[in-house]
Amino acid sequence: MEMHGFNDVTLNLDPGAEMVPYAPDIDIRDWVRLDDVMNEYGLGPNGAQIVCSDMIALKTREIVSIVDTFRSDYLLIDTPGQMELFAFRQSSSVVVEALGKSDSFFVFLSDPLLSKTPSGFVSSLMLCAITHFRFLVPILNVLSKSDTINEEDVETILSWSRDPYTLYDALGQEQGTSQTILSIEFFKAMESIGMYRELTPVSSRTPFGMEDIYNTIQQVFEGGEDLSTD
Ligand SMILES: Nc1nc2c(ncn2[C@@H]2O[C@H](COP(=O)(O)OP(=O)(O)OP(=O)(O)O)[C@@H](O)[C@H]2O)c(=O)[nH]1
Ligand SMILES: [Mg+2]
Repeated sequence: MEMHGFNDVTLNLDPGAEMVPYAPDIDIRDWVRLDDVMNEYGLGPNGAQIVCSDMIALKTREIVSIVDTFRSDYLLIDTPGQMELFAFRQSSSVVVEALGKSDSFFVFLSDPLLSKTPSGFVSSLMLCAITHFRFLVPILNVLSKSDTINEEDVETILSWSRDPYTLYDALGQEQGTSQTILSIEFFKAMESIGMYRELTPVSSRTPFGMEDIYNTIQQVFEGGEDLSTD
């Protein structure tokens, strides 16, 4: 974003993040911290995350008013990694609505190790579809940390994301017939709701693929023209 001349604001929305490798402009941990909630209510990490997400919903107005003071072009939000604690909670919808659902875009991070097997790939596709289904916001499925697996594996995963027959074949080789039929049926459902799309490989180390995320967002909102920086 900065390379393109935009100013951006970063918001960490993960109350359980122990270390974030960037300095968030706004940090939910200033209001709600997972370890504090665990100690205070005697809860384990999952129960505490649920309490946290409801607490975050109650802080939404305050967060939005702080975001507004920045007057930035983009707000980049880092959400909790445990997706069921974000995607499945009604409080997350409250936050997304309050921050401006109509001009929001989701980047779904597919795990490279999960995506390396055909059934894992289909599972990841389903998680992405669930996220889309919960929020109904445009979404891009990204193969994150793609530098951690070898180039051949990246190419194989991409070929599954481009060509359904390659994926059918791979599923057939991996699983017995009955499981294959199940996976294929799931997969067809993904295809018919438009969730079977090419994966975008990305790495934050190299930083390969960031430009592709940027371009996709531009295409969704501006038909490919850069947003004006004026
Ligand atoms: N090699 C490599 N490592 C990465 C990349 N992105 C993140 N990491 C590292 O992977 C580890 C986990 O990072 P994240 O997935 O961001 O972890 P997190 O935010 O704690 O996890 P969530 O709970 O899923 O949000 C950290 O040590 C990161 O430095 C990448 O693109 N390539
Ligand atoms: Mg994280």
